[in-house]
Formats: sequence, C-alpha cells, structure tokens
Amino acid sequence: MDALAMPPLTDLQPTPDDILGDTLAGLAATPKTLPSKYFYDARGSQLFERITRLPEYYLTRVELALLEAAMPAIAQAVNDCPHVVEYGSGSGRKTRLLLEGLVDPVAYTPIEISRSALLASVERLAGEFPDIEMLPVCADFTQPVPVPEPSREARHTLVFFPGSTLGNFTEAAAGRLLRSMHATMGTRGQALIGIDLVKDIGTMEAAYNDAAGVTAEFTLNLLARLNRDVGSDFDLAGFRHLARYVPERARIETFLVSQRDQDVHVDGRAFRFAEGEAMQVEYSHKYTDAAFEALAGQAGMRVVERWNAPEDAFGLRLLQP
Ligand code: AVJ
Repeated sequence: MDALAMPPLTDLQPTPDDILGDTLAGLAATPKTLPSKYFYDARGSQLFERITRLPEYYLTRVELALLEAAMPAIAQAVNDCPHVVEYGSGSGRKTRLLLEGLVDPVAYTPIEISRSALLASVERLAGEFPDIEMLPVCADFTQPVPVPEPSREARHTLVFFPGSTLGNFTEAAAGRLLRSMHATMGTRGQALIGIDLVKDIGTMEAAYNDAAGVTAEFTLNLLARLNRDVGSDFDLAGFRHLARYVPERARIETFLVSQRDQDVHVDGRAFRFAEGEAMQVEYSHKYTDAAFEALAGQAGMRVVERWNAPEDAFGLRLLQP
C-alpha cells in the first residue's frame, strides 16, 4: 500500500515521561509493582503474538473459534451500520472476523498502545476492507481517548473489547474502563466483550507458564523495555517469571521475582530488591457470570446476549446501557 492510502494516525503514544512517572511510582510502592500495559512495545507485541499460538494458551484459539461460530448470531444482535471502536486491538485477527460478519460497518477505530502492532494491523485491514474507514489511534486507553468522527455518519457505536483484556484490570479499574466505554458508545451503543471464565486451576496456570518459556520472556521484556525507554538498569538475569492462580481473587497473578539482593537505578534513584522479593506486574482476572454482570451493572450496563465456547472455556458478552 502506498503512503497516501495509509489512514491518518492519531498518535497519543505514552511519552517517556509517562513511563518514567509510572515506573518510579510502582518501584516506590510496597509491594513493588509495574503496569502490564508497558509489556507492549514492538517486541512485547511480537512475543504476545507467539503466546497466542502456544498449545497451553487456550484463550485466543478458543475465542477465535467462538467468534467465528457465533458471528451470525452476533451480527443479528448488533445494530446495523456501526462505528466499531476496538480497545487493545493488537494484531487484529479477531477484528477481521467481526468486520466480515457485521452488517455494513461504516468505520473502524482501533485503539492500541503499541504503535508498530497498530500500523501493521491497520495496513492489512485497510487492504481487506476498502469500504470501511480506518481511524487508528495509538494511545493508552486507560487515559481519556478522543474517538475520531467517521466521514460517513454511523448509526451507532459498537465497542469491541476481546481477549479478556478486561481481566488485566482490578475490579475498580475495570469499572472505570467500562464506564468510559459506556460514555464513548453513548445511549444507543453496544459493547462486545470477551472474558475468560473460571475453570480448573491446572488449565489456567499452564496458560501463563508455557513449557517453551515464551511467557517468561514476555514478562521479562518489560524490564528490557524500561531499560531502553527510561534508562533503568534492571539485570534481566536477576529476575524470574512467576505466575499463579489465586482462587480468592479469581485471577492469575504474575510477578518478577528478584533472584538476589540487588539495587536497581532509575532516574538517579536506587531501589533495593531483597532475594526472593516478588514485584507484581500483571493480573489476569477470570470471571463467573455473576461477577461479570455485577461489573457491567456498576458501569450502568446490562448483559443482553451471551455466547460461550464449548465447556464454558471462554465467553463473549453483548452489553447495552
Ligand atoms: C492481553 C489479556 C489477552 O492476560 O491473558 C498473556 C496477556 N499475559 N500471557 C492475558 C498475557 C501473559 C493476556 N491478555
């Protein structure tokens, strides 16, 4: 595709100052923590793509099959001529199924923190869907995001939030996010949300502890990314990936565990890690119907349709105000 045909990009990528501020705040907290949104630099997005093809990581495979199987019913339940706004669009593999199946989508706005993943996916989708206006936004969607106006008027907005990305947020943060989606889509809008469902612990833990070690590499890449973007001096060999399911909180909790006593320096400040100290870097919440409905309700929305994969391995929910 030539440069002129490339859709205009709204670039609100996190600045080095944003990343530095979050890093300093997280390292000063007890216990230490770093935000999982910074996993997704160019390399992090590539590693995540590899995760989605691992035998243990059932989420993507099951959701893609569910989306394909349920698409006729989804197209019936979703109002015609929507502006599709996707949060955390990544590689856009699920988007293709959705845009193909919906009735006359007018425009597509992917919101993605990883500029390289966003540009690659939108270039591909623009070639496949020449009649759908592409309005990519590179941004951290936990911050207010201005959603572009399509040139042809859409009848309503469909928020698309697959992948159980919602699970990366604590209950309070997930509530804020759903409320901001509610505001984005307005009173006539709808939201199609993918959620991973509570199941046996072995299956869930294996998905975050793959035998090939790709997930460990993905987690450790956060430190490499910070070293590059905020000038920290994390020693990647000094930390180890740990992911375990905590039933009381219905979530996978992922940590980087310090392998020895060590100091890490950021912006002229030193942060001491003890041997065995666990820094929290990601949550992946798993849902029951009751828990998800309560979350939607707190954000002023209700579940109007639900589709589950075989054995309730994964769910898609359609929400309306
Ligand atoms: C981005 C939410 C789809 O939490 O399952 C995968 C990210 N982290 N393996 C998830 C992730 C480790 C993933 N999502």
